[in-house]
Amino acid sequence: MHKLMGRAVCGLSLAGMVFLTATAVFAAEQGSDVPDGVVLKSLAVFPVGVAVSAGDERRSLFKKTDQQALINRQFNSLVAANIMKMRYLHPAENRFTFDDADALANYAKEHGMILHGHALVWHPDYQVPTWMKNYSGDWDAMLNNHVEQIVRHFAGRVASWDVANEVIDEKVPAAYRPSLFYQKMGKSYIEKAFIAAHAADPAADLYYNDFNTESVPSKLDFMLGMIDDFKARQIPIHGIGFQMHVDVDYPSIAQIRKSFKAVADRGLKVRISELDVAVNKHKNLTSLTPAVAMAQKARYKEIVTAYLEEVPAAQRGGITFWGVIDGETWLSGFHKRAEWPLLFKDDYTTKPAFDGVVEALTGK
Ligand code: 9MR
Repeated sequence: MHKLMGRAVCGLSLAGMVFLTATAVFAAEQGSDVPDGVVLKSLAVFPVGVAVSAGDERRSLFKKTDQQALINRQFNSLVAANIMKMRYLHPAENRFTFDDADALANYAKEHGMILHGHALVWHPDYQVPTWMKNYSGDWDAMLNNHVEQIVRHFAGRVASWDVANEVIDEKVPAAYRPSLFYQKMGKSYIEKAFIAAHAADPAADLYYNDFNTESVPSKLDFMLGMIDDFKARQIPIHGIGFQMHVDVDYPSIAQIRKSFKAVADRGLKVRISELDVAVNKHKNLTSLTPAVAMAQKARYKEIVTAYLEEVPAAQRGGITFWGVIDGETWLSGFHKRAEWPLLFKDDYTTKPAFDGVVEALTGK
């Protein structure tokens, strides 16, 4: 057994060890490029996930099937990078399009993975269905129906949901984002979405998901205030997703730890929900140099270590990476720059970043 697996193996059953050994043998037989057949999901006692394209998307895992072997081997949790967003699932007031997401749910089940749903309520103009923007009826009833129909459809197949995404505006002082939902319903739309989701699937874990809550203290504080208010009024919320689109050198690991701990101390689950580590914020790199790759490795290691140390095991909802290979990262298009933020190169071989995650998970 590879020495990296030592710590994780200690807590494993015989069946788990047989599985690990079988996985290593399988990987070796397949000529895997992953060192010694190391399998991320086998090293963690929480879900290790990845965001995937599906349906008709250009990089859909149903079209670009070459990525499936790596995804199936390394991860035990999936999230749709796009096809479970509002516009995809609910394109007309009385029409839901579940086929693509159903196919993804089937894929997850067939491969022994859980599926995390992302996202029931999200504000961007291009994400809100046009019919919803023009809706002039009863917004409470409409939003309730939107959430309820979707969550009920996937009940038992989606383990957890991002119920509300990015509702906080981080301008100082932080405030509720003046989204369409906010304009129509005030801040009540957030708790109403949680209540509707819980009624539709009481077994699903319900998350609030946002970015920069690990870096902007006033945004973190505002979110903590929302959590405290929800808890005081028994609004069903089970966890917080820290998206963690972070830079190799920002924010400080101290601030990240403080953020995880503040949520864990409130008894909620913590997911790192969209992890990637950007390295080219200054646009001075034309390739991932060995030195930067090592800095990125250290960064991944300190983040996963912080998660393990600040979040008690029972409250770890898991870590999801926002994409498989560097070539598919959203960051390049969004920032119009080259980026290498993920664990795998475009040929599906591992980067030092992968080793950083492995080292954290194994306590090396
Ligand atoms: O990675 C996603 C990208 O492919 C989409 O074009 C974009 C808009 O739907 O959303 C990206 O994912 C976002 C996620 O849904 C919410 N948090 C920020 C992510 C990166 O922008």
